[in-house]
This record gives sequence, structure tokens and C-alpha cells, in this order.
Amino acid sequence: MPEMTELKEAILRGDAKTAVAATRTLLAEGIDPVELVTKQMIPAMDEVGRRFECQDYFVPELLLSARAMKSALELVRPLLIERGATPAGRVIIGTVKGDLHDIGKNLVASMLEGAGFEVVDLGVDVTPQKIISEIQAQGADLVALSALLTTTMPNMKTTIEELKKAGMREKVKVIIGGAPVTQQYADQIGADGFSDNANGAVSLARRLVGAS
Ligand code: B12
Repeated sequence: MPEMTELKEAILRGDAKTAVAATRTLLAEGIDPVELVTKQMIPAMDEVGRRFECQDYFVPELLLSARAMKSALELVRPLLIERGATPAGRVIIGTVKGDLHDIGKNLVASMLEGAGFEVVDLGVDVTPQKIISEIQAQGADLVALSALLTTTMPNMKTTIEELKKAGMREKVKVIIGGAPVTQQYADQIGADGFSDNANGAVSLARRLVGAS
């Protein structure tokens, strides 16, 4: 049986094959999928970020680690979703315009699905117009925005402003997150909530749509 740390190390090395094999075995051994994500996968990506900051890692290493993380997450995702019960509300989620980071957003989406929300994932580089069109087409209770770059964070503010202009701000709650985002920033731009992790995103969403 692989050690839990084998998964973390495989992500750090950007070794998708080993990351997938270790995840598969650990899940078969009955390890809690949430524990795999929070104790191995996220800390691995945190360490990748630290190495990038110290210039031990460069963009190619980031890409390889991100690919390993995503491959492993694909196996965990259905298990997180399985936990869902009755529909708790409809969430539109996306990474804001200009930003291509989607690992955290995908994790939040899976956890929300696991908590029984119907999730519409608009992907990355999402314009306010795309969100507005989706609300017009199908409606939503909540909009969840992710940003990982300080340069794209302002697009969260723009999205909220565009929702106001479209007369939709009162109809949906908006929650935000991503590594550089803070509660202070959420307050500043008039978001309804912020969380720095996927579990917190679920509690927040439940509270805001009255599903808890
Ligand atoms: C992987 C990665 C990449 C990958 C992304 C792959 C992918 N498909 O996502 C690639 C290689 C493509 C990439 C590219 C770039 N990156 Co990059 N990247 C990272 C890295 C190492 C990890 C991010 C990650 O996946 N973390 C793991 C997840 C699980 O954590 P998370 O995203 O924070 O999400 C959690 C919470 O924040 C929260 N959350 C997230 N979203 C939401 C949403 C809601 C609503 C809520 C409530 C909560 C929530 O819950 C999540 C789960 O716990 C970070 C470093 C870091 N420590 O963040 C740098 C980092 C974000 N990148 C950085 C940079 C500079 C870049 C590039 C500009 C590099 C370049 N020179 O090209 C490009 C930009 C591309 C673009 N336009 O977006 C910088 C940003 C610096 C800044 N101040 O803005 C960072 C911080 C690295 C660094 N220390 O310098 N990157």
C-alpha cells in the first residue's frame, strides 16, 4: 500500500502516473477522500507555490504539478459528489476573466456538488457577461468567483458591478475565494462571503441560500 506521502511527493514531482496510482490504491484502502485532498493534495500545491516563489520551480514545473493534481482529483471528484443529498440550490462558478487557474475552483465546485448543490461550472477566464447570460437563461441562487492572481482580483469587483447594472445583484448571492483573496477584500467589493477553503465555501453557500 502506498504511503499517503507518496501522493504528495508525486504531485510535487509532477508525476501524474504515480499520483493517479497512489490515489487509486489509497481510495481502495478506504482512505477518506476529503482527507486525501486536504492533507496531501492541497499541501503539495502549497509547497509547489512556495518553490515557485523561491525560484526552485518555474512555469513548466507548475504545469506538471498542476496536471498531476488534476489527474488525481479526477478520481476523488465522483466520491465527493456522491455525498450530495437533496438539491440545495443552483450555483454558477467560474474563475474570473484573465485568470486560468482552476484547481481550487474545481475543488470548490466538487465540494458544492457533494453538498447537494446543482453546480454550473463556466470554467476559466469567465467574463461578467457570460455569468449574466447564464443567470438569464437558467437562474441561480449563488455566484462563486475564484481568482488566483492579484491582477485578476479586480475582475471580481467588475463582475459584481456588472450584476448590479443588469439589475441582478439582489437576486443572487456572490461568494469569492482564491489564494490572494481576503475577507477584507470581499467586504470592500460588496461580496456576500469569502472563504479560504472548499469546506468553508460549502458552509458559506449553505448559510447564504438558507440550506443549512
Ligand atoms: C498551479 C499554479 C499555476 C498553474 C495553474 C494550472 C491550473 N489548471 O489551475 C499554471 C502553470 C497554469 C499557472 C500559471 C500562472 N501562474 Co500560477 N500558480 C499555481 C500555484 C502553484 C498553485 C495554485 C493552486 O492550484 N493551488 C491549490 C488550490 C487547491 O488552492 P487555491 O486555488 O488557492 O484554492 C483554494 C482556496 O483558495 C479556495 N478557493 C479557491 N477558489 C475559490 C472560490 C470561492 C468562491 C471560494 C469561497 C473559495 C475558493 O478553496 C480552494 C480549496 O481549498 C500558485 C501558488 C499558490 N500557492 O497559490 C501559483 C500562483 C497563483 N501563480 C502565479 C503566477 C504569477 C502565474 C503566472 C502569471 C505565471 C507566468 N509567469 O506565466 C501564470 C498566469 C496564468 C493565468 N493567466 O492565469 C502567482 C500569482 C502571484 C500574484 N501575486 O498574483 C502564484 C501565487 C505563484 C507565486 N507564488 O508567485 N499557475
